[in-house]
Amino acid sequence: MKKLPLLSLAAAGILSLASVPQAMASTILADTVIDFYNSGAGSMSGVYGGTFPGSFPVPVPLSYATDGNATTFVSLPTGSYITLGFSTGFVFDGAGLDLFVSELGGATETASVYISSDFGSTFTFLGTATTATVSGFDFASIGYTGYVNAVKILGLDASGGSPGFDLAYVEGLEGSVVSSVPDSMVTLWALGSMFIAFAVSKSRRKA
Ligand SMILES: [Ca+2]
Ligand SMILES: [Ca+2]
Repeated sequence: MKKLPLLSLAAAGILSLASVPQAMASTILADTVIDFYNSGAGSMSGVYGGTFPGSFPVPVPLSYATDGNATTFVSLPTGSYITLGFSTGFVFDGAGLDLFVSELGGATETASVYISSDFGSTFTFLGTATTATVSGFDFASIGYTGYVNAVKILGLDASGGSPGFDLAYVEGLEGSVVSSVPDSMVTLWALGSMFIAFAVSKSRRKA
């Protein structure tokens, strides 16, 4: 009976090891606010946005741009900007598109997108995000090879029911956990953890 907790711990440990390489080729969310500037060009004095579909414009927290929720947004009217960071790593130039910026609504609203490798001290212009879609950007299109740890979204107009670019979220290709562990090792870990899980369940049935 005393062996059970040990086996369970071993299985949990191996499973967590195996989960690290599996995180490759995924995306990470821009989940922190580094900077925000309110130009005052919008329809409300404070930070506003809303939910779509839902109510807008209403006062909202800046976390509506970092929550990963595709239906909550922060509006960025002309000249307003928000700089977001990635607490779990950085974004890099992988195959194809690397950075994704989501805008909600149907009016013609655009924003300039800038990237930074020094947490927002200096920026490089990447491109223009468009309306009612997830705009994808390829760092290779501007020859950018740095590790991106901050993204700035600058509103270019005050269009729409909630004036300005309605930013729902920013995410990018995860570059932080690219592992050199070969696939065969991952397979071994997976097989080992399956075996231990089986052994644990078998001894549980006996008990
Ligand atoms: Ca790319
Ligand atoms: Ca959101």
